[in-house]
Amino acid sequence: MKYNLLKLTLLSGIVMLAGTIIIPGCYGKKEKPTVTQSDIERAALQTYVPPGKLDEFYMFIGNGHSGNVGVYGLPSMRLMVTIPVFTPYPATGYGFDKESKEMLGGYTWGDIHHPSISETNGDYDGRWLFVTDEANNRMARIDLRDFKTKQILGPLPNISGDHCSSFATENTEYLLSASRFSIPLPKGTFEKIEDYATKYKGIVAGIAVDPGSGEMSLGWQVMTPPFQFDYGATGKGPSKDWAFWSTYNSERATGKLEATTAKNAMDYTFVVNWKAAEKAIQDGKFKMIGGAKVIDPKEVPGVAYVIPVAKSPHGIDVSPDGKYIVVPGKLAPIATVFSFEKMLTAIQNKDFTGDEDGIPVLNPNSIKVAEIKVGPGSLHTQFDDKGYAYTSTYGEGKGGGTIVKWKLGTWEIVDKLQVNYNIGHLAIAGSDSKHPGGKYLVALNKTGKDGQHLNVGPMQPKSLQLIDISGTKMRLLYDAFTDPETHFAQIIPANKLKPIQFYPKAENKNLKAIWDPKDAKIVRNGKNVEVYMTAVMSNFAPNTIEVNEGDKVTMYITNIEQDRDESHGFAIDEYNMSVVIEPGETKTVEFTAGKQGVFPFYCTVFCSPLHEEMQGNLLVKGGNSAMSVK
Ligand code: RUQ
Ligand code: CUA
Repeated sequence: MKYNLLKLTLLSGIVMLAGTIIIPGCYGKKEKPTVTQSDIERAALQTYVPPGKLDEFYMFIGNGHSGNVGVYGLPSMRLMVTIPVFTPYPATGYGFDKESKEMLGGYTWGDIHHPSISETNGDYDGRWLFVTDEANNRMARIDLRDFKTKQILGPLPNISGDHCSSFATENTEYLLSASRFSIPLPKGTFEKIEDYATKYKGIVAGIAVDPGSGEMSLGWQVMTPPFQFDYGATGKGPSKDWAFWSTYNSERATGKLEATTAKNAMDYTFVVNWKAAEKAIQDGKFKMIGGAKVIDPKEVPGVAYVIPVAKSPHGIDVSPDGKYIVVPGKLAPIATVFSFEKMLTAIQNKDFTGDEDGIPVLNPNSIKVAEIKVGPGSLHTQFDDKGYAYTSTYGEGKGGGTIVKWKLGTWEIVDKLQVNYNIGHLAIAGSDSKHPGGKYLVALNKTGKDGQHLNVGPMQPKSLQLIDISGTKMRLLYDAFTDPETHFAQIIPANKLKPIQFYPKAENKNLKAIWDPKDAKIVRNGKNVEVYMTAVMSNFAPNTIEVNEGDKVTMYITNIEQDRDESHGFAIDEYNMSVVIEPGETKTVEFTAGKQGVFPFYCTVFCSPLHEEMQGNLLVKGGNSAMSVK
């Protein structure tokens, strides 16, 4: 009863406010279709998650150069939490304690493009989320048990601009990785730019993942001509041993790339049999370059092939049954569909039309099964549970881009939806697994000349649009806004994740942890001072720390709570630090007591009514050091 009343009140609010909202209808005309009252009411009911009810899906967005991952609930599109990965984040204390500082390795940002949920037998297993850093060529693993970054691997040898990453193979044996930029190898080599075509090299790679711990390590690398790799996809089912990338710059050009890479009518799809690559490594058929095992495909036949495809392709996606590879051409108004089976036949028959640095060029006419006329600027494709594919086209200027829905097998276009922004990626739950969902699609948009939000100055927010794909026609439901650059997302049914609510004490293996305020102590060893501290509602023990100027102080702070949402923070005035210790956790904080004075410290997380009382003092006594400030 109460819920119905609330729903009605809220709904009437939305309807009144929504009087001016324009929801685009179908068939991509650049005009704003009218929206009926019932469209608005239905959209409001479909997206409204009342207090006490939970969202159906988690969505993890790689937030580009923000260097973090945003976690949203669907269908409400509410941002729930931010997971810092490559960028320090004082809100969760990330990058301030010793452990996370060391993991960041001195870098203060990263450029996250493509998150990938780990898979078992081709389906999301909900164990880990992997993300890539294009700027500093790293990979990171987030544990979905506690939504925390646990490992950062890299900078990876030989790879520059790790953009088309981190797609997981069917059992997360490998994560794909590749170079957007080609350089002379190993890193640190100088070659003239005039020699780009011959002396600069690209790399495609598989980062190995330990099946038990998720720990990443260097796997195999394959050296390639200096193409630009744009996107990757792993096979599944029949194609599970294969990896696919889209590449442009078959011209091997430099200079003004927007012109020089657009000369050839065809570029390449790059194909690697990763089982063959794995075997080549086992058989010692590799060279060590920059500390990585690199296969030269010219010397190891059967590892790599290329398939010509029109023109400067951008995305590449494999259908859920593993049978088709869809490659939209950024500069061609079509999405080319290749048959995996026909590709194998072409390889068997040596149906080649030439080679690129010894890599066989497969005859595309023997492999291509369809060209979908999706329109210019086509980028990425996602799949649903009913055999449909959805391809995004960026669009231009006002009016934004389009989502084109088409049928696998018959190749007919069945619907088009104009979005109000220039769309890049789109995401459907499990699209890159064997069993996609069929309820929602999220458009992850780039620019919005005609954007539908309050003006916030020249730098506009990035937008997400939730689209209902349960029926034949796509229906726009909701706009949400996010941090730049909202790049690509993974969506997983909420019931597939079981995050913990606190760290069980039994799991805390930190030898410096103490669990009773009575055990709190300060241990001095020359100029090194160790502080063993507990944090609990609402005090620190010890709460007075007296040291000498110049002392090197190491604090081990254990949050001894074993309850939901009882995190504590630790900040010292004017020490530029924000540490957060979650229940059951021990964090290490290191600093040098630089100058004399009294420096209050306090808990930054509002943890109880007596949160303000959770404080203490660092007393730094001068006079016995040359650094003394009087
Ligand atoms: S890929 S927006 Cu280069 Cu993520 Cu397409
Ligand atoms: Cu602990 Cu505030």
